[in-house]
Amino acid sequence: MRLEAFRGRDLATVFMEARCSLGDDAMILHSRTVTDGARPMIEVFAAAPNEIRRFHQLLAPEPPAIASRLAGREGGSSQFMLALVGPTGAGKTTTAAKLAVHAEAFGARCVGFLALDTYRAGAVEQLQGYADAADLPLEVVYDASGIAAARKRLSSCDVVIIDTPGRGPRGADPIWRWVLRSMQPTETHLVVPATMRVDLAAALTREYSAAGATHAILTKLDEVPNDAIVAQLAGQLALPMRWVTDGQNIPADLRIAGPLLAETLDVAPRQMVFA
Ligand SMILES: Nc1nc2c(ncn2[C@@H]2O[C@H](COP(=O)(O)OP(=O)(O)O)[C@@H](O)[C@H]2O)c(=O)[nH]1
Ligand SMILES: [Mg+2]
Repeated sequence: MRLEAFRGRDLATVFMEARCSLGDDAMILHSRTVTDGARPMIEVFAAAPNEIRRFHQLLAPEPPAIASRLAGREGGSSQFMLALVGPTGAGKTTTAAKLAVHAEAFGARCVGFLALDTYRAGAVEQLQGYADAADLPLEVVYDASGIAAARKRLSSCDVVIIDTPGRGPRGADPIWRWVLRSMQPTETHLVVPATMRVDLAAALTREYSAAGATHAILTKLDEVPNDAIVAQLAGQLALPMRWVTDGQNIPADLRIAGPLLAETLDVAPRQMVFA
């Protein structure tokens, strides 16, 4: 989303400037007082309405897709497989644990984990701890040959959350690529920390979207002091967002993206266009 900042001595002047630049129906997303030398100034962040609409369309509401897929399961349909991909340290494993037990994710459905530990580096210990604490099954896969057996052992789960490691050695085919190729998850969520530079996040999204990522999850919203930065980043991701996270507490710090980002952006509900 293209946000522009406007500064002036009073709100009326700044609004006028925003309208001149972005059109009469420019929307003000955020305002604050800043100082320019010793003088207090008003700063607003504004965007054109079509930009806001585009952004809201990316806020995927609690999806009929999940509900209908899981409802169909009672009639023998396949389970819901959700893969988490993204850079190391983005919050994939923590988010996997939150999603597994949070009421706003899969409710009381039976959830299992599938983790990849391709270097046999004990990388799944963290997830094992969460699985043990929540009494959920976890299968660890070391290479593509182990996938079928692991999936079979998780076949009674309604939902399987696949946790992937980060990129791996430079130049190697990243693990997440073979996960997407060989497992074909129902949804693949690219996990991106809100602290990431906007240009890097945009490049990351292009790379992962091309490889099959279907959604994005913004993490660490609590570490970003400026709401406008979050808005800018969310707009750049250009993938639907259903969940965001804003803290380390499992599972409390997981939120449905739409209402939270709308509040962050200070947009009144009546101006929201997502269903
Ligand atoms: N402040 C904050 N920290 C988070 C959030 N999500 C994850 N973390 C922390 O980020 C670090 C890396 O998380 P982890 O899940 O291991 O990342 P992974 O490498 O992508 O699996 C851990 O210390 C997490 O507690 C969040 O929403 N806010
Ligand atoms: Mg991890």
